[in-house]
Amino acid sequence: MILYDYFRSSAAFRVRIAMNLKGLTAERRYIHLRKGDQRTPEYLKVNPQGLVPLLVVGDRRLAQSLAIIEYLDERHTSPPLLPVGAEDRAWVRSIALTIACDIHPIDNLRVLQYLKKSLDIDEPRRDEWYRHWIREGFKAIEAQLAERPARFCFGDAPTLADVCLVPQVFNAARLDVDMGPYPRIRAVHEACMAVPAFADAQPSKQPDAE
Ligand SMILES: N[C@@H](CCC(=O)N[C@@H](CS)C(=O)NCC(=O)O)C(=O)O
Repeated sequence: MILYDYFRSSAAFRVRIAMNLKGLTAERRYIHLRKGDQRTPEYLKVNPQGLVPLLVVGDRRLAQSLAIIEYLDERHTSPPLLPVGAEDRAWVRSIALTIACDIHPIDNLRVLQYLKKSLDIDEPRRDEWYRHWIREGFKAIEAQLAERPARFCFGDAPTLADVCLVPQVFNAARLDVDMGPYPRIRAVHEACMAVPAFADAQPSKQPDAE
């Protein structure tokens, strides 16, 4: 397998965690998002979406972190990243999707660049935009975690929800979001970071880290 990656990409971070949890490795190709590698004709041929991560498996190219992770979970079933019960799976996915659909896309690099270049929004207000959407999402997740308090988002083992939550907490830290109002998210994050699969996937540990 080949993983197109960037150390600071939280979507790629999700895939790195999932691969580590399952003991999988891939050849890594680094796409420098700040330098615009994702928009080069070469990379757009590989992934027309112009985003990382992308996983190449044989002659198939898989885009979108959640699709990649669910693919890996189906192919390599141990440890499972989704619970057994259908309602529980929906519960776990709802946390993952709050992050992957409702927080992350609005704070993505291309959105921030659009705010800057096309709408002339200055950096302090762009940062506040970023923090605002994290706070909105974290408020909802904090309330959801209170429904079934546990070591991880769901029970005693990491699931897709944790795989998505931890990279988003890293993004929050980078933008100095006050984590005081989210004690359950902080506790889950701490439990996850004690697991080598999470710690080893963090941005500062990646070969392309700056
Ligand atoms: N929904 C996609 C999001 C992928 C994504 O937005 N990746 C970001 C890095 S975290 C990216 O490549 N951004 C490049 C850009 O905005 O130009 C996924 O989950 O894979």
